[in-house]
Amino acid sequence: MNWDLNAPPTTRVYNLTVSEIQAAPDGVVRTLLVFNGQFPGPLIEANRGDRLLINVTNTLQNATTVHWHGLYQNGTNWMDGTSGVTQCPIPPGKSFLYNFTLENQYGTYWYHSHFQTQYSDGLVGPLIIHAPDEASIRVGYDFDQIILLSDWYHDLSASLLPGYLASGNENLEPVPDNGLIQGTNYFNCSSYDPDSGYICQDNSTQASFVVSQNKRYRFRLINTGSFGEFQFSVDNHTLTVIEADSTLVEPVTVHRLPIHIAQRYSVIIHTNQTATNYWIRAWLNTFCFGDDNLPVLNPNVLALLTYTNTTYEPLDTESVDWTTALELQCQDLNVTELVPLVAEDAPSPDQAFRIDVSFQIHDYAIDLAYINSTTWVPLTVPTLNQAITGLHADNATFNNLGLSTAFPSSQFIITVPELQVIDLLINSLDEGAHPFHLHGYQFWIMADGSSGDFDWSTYESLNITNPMRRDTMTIDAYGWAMIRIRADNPGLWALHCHIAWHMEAGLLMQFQIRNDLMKEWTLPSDVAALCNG
Ligand SMILES: [Cu+2]
Repeated sequence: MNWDLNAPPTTRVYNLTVSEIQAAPDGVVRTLLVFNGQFPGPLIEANRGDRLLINVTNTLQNATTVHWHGLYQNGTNWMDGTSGVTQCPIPPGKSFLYNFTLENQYGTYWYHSHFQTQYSDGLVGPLIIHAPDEASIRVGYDFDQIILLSDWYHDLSASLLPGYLASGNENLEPVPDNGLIQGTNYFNCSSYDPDSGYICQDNSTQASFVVSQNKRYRFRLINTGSFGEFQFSVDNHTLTVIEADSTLVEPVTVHRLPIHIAQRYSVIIHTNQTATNYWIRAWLNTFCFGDDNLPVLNPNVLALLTYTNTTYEPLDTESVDWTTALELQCQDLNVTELVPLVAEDAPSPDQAFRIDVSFQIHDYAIDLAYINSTTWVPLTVPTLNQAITGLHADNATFNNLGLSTAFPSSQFIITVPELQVIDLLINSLDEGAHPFHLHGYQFWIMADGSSGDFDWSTYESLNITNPMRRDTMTIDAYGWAMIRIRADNPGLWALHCHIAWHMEAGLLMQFQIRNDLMKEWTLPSDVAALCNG
């Protein structure tokens, strides 16, 4: 809260060294991939209008990238950090300088590797942007606290992935072994056989958050996990939601808050209870998983809210869980509960597209994810590089509105050559829920449903008055959503399921937007050079 919201625009420099370490966030020793030797990664904090210079040094044996989740990167699409889309990954032993300004946005964001499933292994961190406008909501709280939630595996994702994509495995994702709050949790070592091969130390700890009585705390919740949705609650304390992703919303008070991976919520907690300790609960929603992973996974992930600055574990009579039922579906907070504080009406659409999302058994009995009939494979030459080359050459196939034929068949790309307002109906034919994230934009959620299909007879009468806008939403099992964007931000932008396994199975499409601006682009030489190894 000491942060100067009104500081003049400045350049802020961060260094992120990506390395491999052995660590035991929950007592189980494993290899982690981390930023600056720490898990979770360091806070990146800036004001709107600032320039960020983030020098990423890759000491891994594999390539890497860093994506700045929720940032618009307007005019700097090549800084979006998406392997195969906006850049070639940073080779082992090399550095790359991410260099961009923070325009027209502030709030709660995060950053993570966008190369294969790497972020599951620890390459995550919080990113907060402030602005003078924040002063008007700061009057509603005394302290500002970031809380990272994530599911956790006891094995490197690269060692789990082959089993997931193996012949005969029908999209049964690896189920997390634990959940973490602020990068830590207990783990019951006795749930592993002594001959399991895991080194388990019985000294792990739960996170604890020290509070003072009769204060208001803004908890910025970020789910940095790779698969599991949490339902977050604090015993004896209500949660007043004021931000979803980076959109400030009219305050809405809940007992439990579902937060799927890559989503962010800010909630206000008023410490107006008896001065003792209370449980913070982040229940890992096992209904999102193919099985319960018993006895390893304890989905009741806990941390302490302590008025007494102690590790005292409160009695059930002191710290009382809400009787509000746990949501047994893997679903977002009902979108009608979320009303943006800064009203913005959705413009009228120029075009509407539809995609069907499915998992299908492919050759060799391998189950892959499809957008219509395309399963994504990242290209060696990023689609951004290909599009710029094609536009420079006046190759007309790069300039047709709609589904692009200019790229290899592994790429599902909708081209929007000039500024238009685009609707996309995402229709899931799959039995699982999928948290979809759009890069470079916030989309309006025009309509969504948990079953059936969108009724096009309602299309002309969709509510356009200040619909919720965010960058990550869950498409329910067999559900659908109609999202709208004003396609004004030029570049190649991924729209993908954030579940690390599903993206690797191919659940990623792209928009190619504003050719009229892109054709003037030349990739910065250091970005282009990444493709030369
Ligand atoms: Cu998914």
